Amino acid sequence: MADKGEGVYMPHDHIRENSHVSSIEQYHKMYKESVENPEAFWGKIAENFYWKSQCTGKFWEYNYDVRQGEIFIKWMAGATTNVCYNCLDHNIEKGLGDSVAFYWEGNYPGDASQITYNELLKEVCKCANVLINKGVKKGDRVAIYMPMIVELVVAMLACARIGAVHSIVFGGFSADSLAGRILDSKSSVLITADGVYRGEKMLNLKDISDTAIQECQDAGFTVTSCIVVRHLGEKREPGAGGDVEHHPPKRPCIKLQTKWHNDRDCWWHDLMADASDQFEPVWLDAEDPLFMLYTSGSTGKPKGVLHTQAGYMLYAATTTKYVFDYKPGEIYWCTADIGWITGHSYITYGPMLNGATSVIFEGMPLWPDAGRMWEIVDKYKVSKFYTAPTAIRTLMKFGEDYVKKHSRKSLKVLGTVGEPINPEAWLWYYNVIGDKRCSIVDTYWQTETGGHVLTPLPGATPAKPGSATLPFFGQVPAVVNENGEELDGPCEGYLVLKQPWPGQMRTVYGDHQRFERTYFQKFPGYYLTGDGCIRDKDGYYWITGRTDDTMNVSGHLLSTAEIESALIEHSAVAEAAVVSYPHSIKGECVYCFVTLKEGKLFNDALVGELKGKVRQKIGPIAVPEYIQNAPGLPKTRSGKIMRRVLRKIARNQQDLGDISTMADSSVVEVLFQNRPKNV
Ligand code: 6R9
Repeated sequence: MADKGEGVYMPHDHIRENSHVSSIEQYHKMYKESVENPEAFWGKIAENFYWKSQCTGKFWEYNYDVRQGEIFIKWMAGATTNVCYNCLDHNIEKGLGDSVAFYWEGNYPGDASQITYNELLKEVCKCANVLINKGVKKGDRVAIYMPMIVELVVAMLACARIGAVHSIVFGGFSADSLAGRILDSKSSVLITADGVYRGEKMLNLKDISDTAIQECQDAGFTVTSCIVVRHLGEKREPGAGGDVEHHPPKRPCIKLQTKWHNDRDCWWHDLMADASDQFEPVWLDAEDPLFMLYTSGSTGKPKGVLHTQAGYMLYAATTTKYVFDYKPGEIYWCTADIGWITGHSYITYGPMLNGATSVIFEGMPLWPDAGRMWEIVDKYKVSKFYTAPTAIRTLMKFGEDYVKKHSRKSLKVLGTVGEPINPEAWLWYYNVIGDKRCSIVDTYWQTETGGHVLTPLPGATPAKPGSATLPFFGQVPAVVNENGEELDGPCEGYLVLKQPWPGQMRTVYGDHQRFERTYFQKFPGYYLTGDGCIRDKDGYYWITGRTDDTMNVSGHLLSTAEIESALIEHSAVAEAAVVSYPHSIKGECVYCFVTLKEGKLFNDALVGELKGKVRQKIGPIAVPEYIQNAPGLPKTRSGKIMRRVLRKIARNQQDLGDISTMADSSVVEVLFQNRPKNV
């Protein structure tokens, strides 16, 4: 519980000297103001943005206590602005029109392009006109299911420009998951692409979209328009000319497998060709919604996390500036997919609000070889780099040669996000990737928080490998015990946040009660993160993992209940229980116990089918590593599955703790005997 003692790493002078926050004293001073006088702190930051009209009421207002009535959080209510305008027009007015907003690096080395702020504004205006022509209005939801291409950013910003709420679904999710999200958000327009290659694997996004649209139709909901970006194009005979020419030589072409529905499907490039490149932004209230994004919850159904305009804008911009110590002219690269919150806040909004030049990468770290990331770093002279612990652990396995082949001398700040980083991976990132001269920023946050919560600042915070260190400006963390009592000094317990910050989610789309129940019920007066943590003697925070029924696989939160319900859909399965299991690269992986119906046989074919079921219902990220036959499951007398015991069985730990509430303890021995051979 005390200091984990992996040593302390001080910011290097060359980073400290020109940084926005260049000492821990300066951090403390700014932090104090941010939490004691949020209005002054954020008000000053707000002056850097464009407001059509100023805040009329209270600068911030909230209720965090369910006993006092409905939970609400508001920042700058009454002010009007447009986030897209601040990302584009406002930067162009400041003279950034000709600077590159994004370098796009395709899956195939050599397949690349770039777009300036001026050019991007024109594309966004065209797309805004396209959406308006499709009947999209302020407040309508637009589903986006796209690969990592510039058109994805164009689509997001076009939604923001007209006040539509984008709901981006990660391209790795299955048709069922996409359909569930379209239905929940009632998005009648879907923007997708024909397909994408990731490494050598092709994902046929249009086919998946068609299946999802059909599922929505079967459930009584009509997607009226499906706009398709031609990214891979129709296959033509060599020499036939035409469409094939827009392809760089290496990008393969595909032919769509599914039917084209003339009344519903349209090519993006056809619509864009006819659209005007002018569009006056729709001016929105500070608390109008900006986007929604689904995240796994403890119950099966994903939650549509809703973020609003002004607060999210201030928070995404400010965290980007300070946590990456971003300065004009620097090249920034976040390797996340825009389909996750990290991509929303730290590829699109945060960097653009800082007028940054960023890299968007379509491919993956190991293809064509394990040096791809460092090749890209050298190609664009990336100085601020942001990735996930799972990527670092994967690259570690391939050794240092792939790293050393590339100079990486432009690098200054190396960020991580998504899950706790083990000290070994932290040290490899620091010593090998960063050549011992970069700052590591281990950023702890959530889809719900909109931006960083606990994080070092590169020029100010002494780092400890494995700790997300100290709170960002405006964050007031506390550690509470099971009874909701705040603990002092070094301690371990539930991580809660005591005071709202501008980038906080405002509700679960369509289910405000679920928002209150999930985040504010257990400990009234606090926002519950759902993570456990340790606070050491220096006040540093160490996240210990989830305390609810979710697990973190390769930085992606998965719901045990959602995987269980996918397994139960198989006709042979009577009951299923899912727990997490440690994994050297993914951090955690999925371990399932299944009880079969009478007369059903447990064999390899069934295991294959069950994995297929999870892939179909959720997507490849949720596919179980291990599936074990469970003739009986350990349950309490009231019938609750004891996952705590199952976690021990999965790990082959015989010490089960208190099992006095277990209805039938004889099942346990059988489960220990039935553990899969490959665990
Ligand atoms: C941004 C993002 C959120 C959950 C969060 C926690 C885990 C994220 C972490 C971390 C330890 C870090 N998490 N960053 N745990 N150290 N630096 O990942 O959002 O997908 O909503 O996941 O991820 O458990 O509660 P999201």
